[in-house]
Amino acid sequence: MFIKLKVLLSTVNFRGTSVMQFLIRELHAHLNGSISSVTMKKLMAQKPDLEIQNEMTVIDKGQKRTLEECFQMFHMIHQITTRPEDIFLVTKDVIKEFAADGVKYLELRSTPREEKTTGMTKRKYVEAVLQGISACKEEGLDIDVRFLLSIDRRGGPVVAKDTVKLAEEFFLSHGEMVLGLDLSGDPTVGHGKDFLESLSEARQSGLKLALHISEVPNQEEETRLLLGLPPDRIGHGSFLTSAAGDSCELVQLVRQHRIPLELCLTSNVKGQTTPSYKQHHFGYWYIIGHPVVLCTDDKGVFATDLSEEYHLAADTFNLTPEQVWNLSYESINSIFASSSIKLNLQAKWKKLKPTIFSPTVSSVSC
Ligand code: 6MZ
Repeated sequence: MFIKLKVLLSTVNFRGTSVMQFLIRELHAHLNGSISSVTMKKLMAQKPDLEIQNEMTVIDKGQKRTLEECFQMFHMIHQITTRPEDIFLVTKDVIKEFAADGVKYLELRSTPREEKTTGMTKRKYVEAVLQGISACKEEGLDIDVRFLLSIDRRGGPVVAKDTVKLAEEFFLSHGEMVLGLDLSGDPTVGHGKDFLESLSEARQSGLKLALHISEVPNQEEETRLLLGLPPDRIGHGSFLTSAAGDSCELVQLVRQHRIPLELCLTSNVKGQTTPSYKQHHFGYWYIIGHPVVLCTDDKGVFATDLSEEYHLAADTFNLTPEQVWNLSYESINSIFASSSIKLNLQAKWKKLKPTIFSPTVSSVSC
């Protein structure tokens, strides 16, 4: 049987000299931070009383905010997505937008939330996300989507324990759709030690761990504890490489375990945890050959998409099309889905490579 597979995923001008198309995947995307302006308008039309303007939920090109202001934006967005039907709608829209950007494999993450005003429970929240994923599958979208439940640091150890229980439950009932946990939220709130017990329990149950680590400076003690688990992937890790104190030992730990880093260039520049694209820690890890995965973080809030992140990395770090291809191909090793899914994706990438490097061909049969 032949399936027509669209390969024209993204046309990129690399320093104006060549054009290539490549396949991409996204491993660090927070659902509520990924809502586009178009979807936001749909939601706002249903809730005019809220009087939330576009600029309150998006940081446009050239603008920056403090990380604290970014978290205020998430709080604002949470006031708009209060019902299971909102969560279902945003899940579907976010997946469709990633698919339209050429993303073939997506690990979406979100914090289960209860809303007393609408009767939304955390279980209903997760169900709505999974229904959104299933609906996209039924529509035949060419994107494989998995889900990670997020633990918001603000909730502390008790909420974390509940989230792990919920994740274990959905892990058992939803086969390969629910793969793991994310530890995120305002990095200046709480301490990683409060989550160690829950996270190791999750690990023992077979859930994968993607943990935000060293997103802000001076978190060496927490970082050492979390790395001891060890996590399966690290979100940001922006200050692992800072010259201060013990960080060299922390870098060694990450390197020894070859823990992949999820790196989000626009997010870090707009959220001001990195002074510029050129100074982004992508450069450090890429040069030493450590596994790195380019991601969007919050494509809605930071007004970006995954193609844009690849453009930025290629332009800033002078990557050749072959290097960009390898970056994308190698990151398949870091996905949380089973080895058979990895093998399938690797085969797909290899099969498409010759076509993708030819600027004239835009589709292939397989
Ligand atoms: C840490 C972040 C984040 O879960 O409601 N989140 N946590 N660092 C970041 N860097 C900017 N960006 C997003 O999506 C929004 C939530 O994701 C986490 C925060 O907990 C935020 O409230 P969900 O779908």
